[in-house]
This record gives sequence, structure tokens and C-alpha cells, in this order.
Amino acid sequence: MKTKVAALAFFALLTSTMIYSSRASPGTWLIYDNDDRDIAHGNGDTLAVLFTPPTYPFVNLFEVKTINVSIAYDEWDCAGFDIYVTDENHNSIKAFPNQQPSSTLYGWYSMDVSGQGVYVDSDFYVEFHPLFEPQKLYAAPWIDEVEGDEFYYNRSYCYTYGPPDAILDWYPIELIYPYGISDVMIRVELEPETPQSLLLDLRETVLNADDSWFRGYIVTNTKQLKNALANKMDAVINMFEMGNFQGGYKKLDKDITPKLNFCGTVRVRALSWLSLDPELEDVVYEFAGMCQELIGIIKLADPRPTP
Ligand SMILES: [Ca+2]
Ligand SMILES: [Ca+2]
Repeated sequence: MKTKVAALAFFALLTSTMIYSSRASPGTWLIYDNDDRDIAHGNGDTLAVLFTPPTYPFVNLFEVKTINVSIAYDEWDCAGFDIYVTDENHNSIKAFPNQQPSSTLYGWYSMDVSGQGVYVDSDFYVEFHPLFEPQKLYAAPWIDEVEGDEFYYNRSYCYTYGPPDAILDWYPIELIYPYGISDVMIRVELEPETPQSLLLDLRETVLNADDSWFRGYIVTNTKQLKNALANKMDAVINMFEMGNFQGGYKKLDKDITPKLNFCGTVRVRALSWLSLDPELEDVVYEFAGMCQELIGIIKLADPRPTP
């Protein structure tokens, strides 16, 4: 068992204010069906697939990049659905509400969720929640039944009553009538995250921040502070590139993290490079929180084995 946090949600703010660097590296698809659109049970059931990220050497944090759901619309007039990415205990990491595929779609409905800050380093679910609309049928994913092909045990789940005690909970679909042994057709594409790429995000966040959020806005050239931080991050990225993770993380901890802290206490204030202006308190607090959360994610991407 990993000791790290199961999964992380990023500040919603981040996605609205942050410009992500485009990192067009190929993703890794997690696929637990045989692409057989055998049957759809559009009866309003909430379904999910459990995904396990691959563990490459030196990579243990992934961003969810694409979610594909094979939708059984096929001439039906169906209501929409919500998609949730959750941790292994079904705690929501990120919701993608009110998905409305075209009624003529026949096949994979593809959701690009890259840059939404959905990070996973352990098992996670993608849940399908059909919405109710009067005069409309429920949307449903296609189900790949086992007819001579593989079945992925304990991968597909249904949120329903029982068995055996009629308790509302998640159950493996193989236990649930009328599904039986079959695979819910939901797939995800993951992108391995390196501390380097995440640090580039932090660098961009700092460079894009408003000058007034930094100390000495009026009296000194704040751009120098931002550039100095960017240079420090470049140095850390170089250390990471050279495989010097100990040195890189030490510099991140000692030389960068305190400078991006909110000046909440006297002790922090002595080290922080952020603005002390009371009128900017809210926005600087939010910016500092965003930076600190991203630093936390950079730490999660530490490729060294957990001691
Ligand atoms: Ca099949
Ligand atoms: Ca199958």
C-alpha cells in the first residue's frame, strides 16, 4: 500500500487563472473492456469503473487527460449525465456535470479533461451518474458482456441496493441483475507527471501572477522578484533533469516554498516575497494557496521510492 495521499483535487481557481504549458506527450490508456457494444441497460443506474494507474519506474503521479464513455444513445432521446472522478473510497476528486452528447452519437463520447488538475497516484473510479429529465430516457454506457472474450473482475461497479442485504452501496457488476459478468465501457487516458513538468507549471503561475502580489510593488521592480523565482525554479528543474532529486527538492523546500508563502504570521513574513498590502490580502492568500498546493503535488511526483 502506498502511504501517499490517494488522489488530489486542485484549486478550482487554478484552472481558471492558470495557463498550462502544453505537454503533448503520449498518454497511457487504461482499458478494461473488449470494445464490444453488447448491450445497454438504460434504467437509470449509476455505474463506475475502477482504474489502477500503471507504475512505471520513476513515475508515480498521473494526470487524468481523457475520459471516454461508450454511450448507448443510438436514436434514443436521452437525458445527459454527470461524470465524477473519485478516489478509491468514492470521495469526489472532480465532477464533470451535465454531459450532453449529441443524440446522433454512436460510440465513444470523449471528454478532454487535461489541464483540469485531476491527479491520481492510486486506484480511482470514474463514475457515471445518469440525469433525470421528463419525457427522456436515461443515458447509459454500453456494456461489454462476456461472450467468449475477457472479463475484468472487480473493475465494473453499480450503485444499487444489495445483494445480499439490500443496502445501498457500490457492488461489483457481476453480482447485480441484470448485468451479470460484464464490463462497463468507460476508459481513461493518463499522462505521467514528472516533477519537472509540474515545476514548469509553477514557474508559469508565478510569471503570470500580478506584479502587485509581490513585495515592494511600489518601490522596487517586482519583475526582478518574479524572475529571481523563475531562475531558482530553472535551477531545480536542472537538478531534476540530472537526477539530483535530493538537491532539487531541498532547494524547492528551503529556497522557493517560503518565498511563496502567505504572510500570515511574523515568522512567515520574514521569509515571504509576497505582498503585505492588506487590501490585496484575499487575492494574495489565494495565490499563495495555489502555489503551495502545486508544490505539494510536485512533492507527490517525487520519483524516489517512498522510504
Ligand atoms: Ca463482449
Ligand atoms: Ca469483455
